Amino acid sequence: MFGFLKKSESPAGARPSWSERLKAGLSRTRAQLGGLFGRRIDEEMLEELETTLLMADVGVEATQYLLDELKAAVGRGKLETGEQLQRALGDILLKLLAPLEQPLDVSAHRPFIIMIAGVNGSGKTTSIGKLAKHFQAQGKSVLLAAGDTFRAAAREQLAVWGERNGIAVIAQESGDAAAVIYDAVNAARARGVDVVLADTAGRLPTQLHLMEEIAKVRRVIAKAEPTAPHEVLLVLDANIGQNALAQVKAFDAAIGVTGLVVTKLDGTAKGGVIAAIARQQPKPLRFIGVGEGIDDLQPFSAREFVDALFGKA
Ligand SMILES: Nc1nc2c(ncn2[C@@H]2O[C@H](COP(=O)(O)OP(=O)(O)OP(=O)(O)O)[C@@H](O)[C@H]2O)c(=O)[nH]1
Ligand SMILES: [Mg+2]
Repeated sequence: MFGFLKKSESPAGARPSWSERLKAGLSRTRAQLGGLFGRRIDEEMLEELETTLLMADVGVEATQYLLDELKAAVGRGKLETGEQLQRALGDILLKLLAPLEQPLDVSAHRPFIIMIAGVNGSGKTTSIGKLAKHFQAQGKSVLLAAGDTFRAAAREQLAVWGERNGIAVIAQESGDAAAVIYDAVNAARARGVDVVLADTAGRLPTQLHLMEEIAKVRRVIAKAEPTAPHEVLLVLDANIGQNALAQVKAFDAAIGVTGLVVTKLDGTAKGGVIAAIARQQPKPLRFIGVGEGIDDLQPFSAREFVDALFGKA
């Protein structure tokens, strides 16, 4: 239904490109930054910029870093107009975010086992559906593991994504997530599948027994395949803002996070959280999501992201 609505909204009838959707998605974050730079640089402008960055959830630490870098450039007498300041901010942000751009390469192992974790509702299962399509488009065969054995409809939700993409879903009646994923790894090996995407139940870092449970899931995967999991993806909802930092830390301690997916960048004014992550909890940002459609998750590009924030409308 959403796909249909989106299509009909577009004047040409075609679906907007990824960069258009990214730009539209980031429009609230972008709107905060816009309107600041239309005059000569003064103290007040830098103060407003500080407030704006904090409101976009860039966070205190990263905001301080960006402002220090900007002030240094102003001090060098390089910047005079607001437009130059904006461009300089874009460059500094690009330098900050570039190390996060590390696309996920699944060719090193076969099957390549990806475990997906995150708090409730962050977008794990939806992202798995989108990632399945992404890898299939690269000519890879994909298998899904229904490792969310807590939530009633979770298995069915994953089954729908499996059907949509024409791929098998390994599920069990049992309530043991580790057992399901163990089975899936073995099935993938037997069938010569390229990529396994293992769903897990949502959990909060404060639910220590559930954090221990997901650590066990990880250990059991390693029993099925000693080199696995080859990627541990933490899915973060951009709307949580600064809380993302605590989530990265807690999940990393429990399961060794190797990559991030940041979802729901559409409609949030908190897109700046990516800068906070880059400063304080840097991890490869594998994918970003800007909508519910199957193509609305794409590999992170620092340049695309900065252009979507600061580039021409
Ligand atoms: N707008 C928007 N919605 C998204 C995005 N990613 C996921 N969603 C929506 O977020 C909601 C939750 O997504 P799920 O994939 O079920 O989240 P989950 O992490 O698997 O949730 P639990 O299994 O309950 O922990 C769904 O309505 C998704 O369509 C995104 O990038 N943008
Ligand atoms: Mg789910």
